[in-house]
Amino acid sequence: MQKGKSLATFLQETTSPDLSRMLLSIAESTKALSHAVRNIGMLNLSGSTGETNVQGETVQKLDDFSNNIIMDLCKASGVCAGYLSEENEDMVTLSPEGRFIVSVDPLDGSANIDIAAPVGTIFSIIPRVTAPGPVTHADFLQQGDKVIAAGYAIYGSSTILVFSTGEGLHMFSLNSDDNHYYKTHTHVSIPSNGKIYSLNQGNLSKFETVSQQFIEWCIAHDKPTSRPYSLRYIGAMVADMHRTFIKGGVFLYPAAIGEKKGKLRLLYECIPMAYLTEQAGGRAINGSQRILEIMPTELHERCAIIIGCRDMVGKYMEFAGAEVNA
Ligand code: AHM
Ligand code: MG
Repeated sequence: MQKGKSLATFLQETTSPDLSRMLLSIAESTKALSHAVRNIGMLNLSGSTGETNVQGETVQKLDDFSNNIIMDLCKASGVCAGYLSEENEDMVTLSPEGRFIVSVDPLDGSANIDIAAPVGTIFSIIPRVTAPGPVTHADFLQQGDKVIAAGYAIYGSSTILVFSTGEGLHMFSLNSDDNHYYKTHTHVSIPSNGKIYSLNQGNLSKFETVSQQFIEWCIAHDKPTSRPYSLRYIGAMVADMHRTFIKGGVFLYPAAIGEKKGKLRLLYECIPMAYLTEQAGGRAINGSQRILEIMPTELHERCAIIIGCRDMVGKYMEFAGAEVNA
């Protein structure tokens, strides 16, 4: 690997000491998770805990382990006031004087663990809006436009940390020789168009008409636009989005009949990925609204998402007939 700047040096040069400390703590936790994912068999971390989380999903041992590691390191940073995770029913106050609120999906795509396929961690950081003391719902229920940093780590054939602090998208790779992150790409831009669409197509008959029409368009033959497009679906948003950032395309988890808000969670999946996508020049909508303009009303709220290349999301908007400010 061609080594660029270390993460610590890069953050020191580009962000405030507090935000740098917050991001370095999260980055440190992703190193521990990367090690755990790669050594799951040896660490007795495969299988489920036998419990279900607030979403009604089976908790994998690695979900629980990941959540504890990230929460402990966020607390140790001393700057994280409040923490929300897919694995905790409620928000947690960590440092009552802290400036930051962190929302996390500790191990996205956990159904991939048992088959050694990619998984990852997704996070966003917003400023605390209430006075020092226990955090409240108002601290977490803020529009995505308030995000000051967001990112993900992907534990795939290599471990890569991708983040933005509002000035473009940066990618750092974990060097297994010294266990430090080094810069590999900065100011990554998502191609304006692509040839890949990504969704759980088995659900097609349940999706709203506009999504069905869009998929029909993706698979129609049309030489000038290189259609039909290829379908790629890893089943972990973090991995499907990582491919989208590098190769272009569009990722969808749209609304379905009876499930108007789709499946993915607004605060710790859709908002961070929407923020990163816009930082890379792409677009993210829920079908009728720009994701970063949605005002969350619940901690574990779900949100339909259509995200990726500008032109492909634009095409979806044409089918939706939506005037979206995106
Ligand atoms: P998780 O965070 O509990 O692992 O679940 C979220 C995952 C996403 O990463 C992925 O895009 C989606 O669920 C896959 O859902 P489906 O199996 O319905 O295609
Ligand atoms: Mg997830």
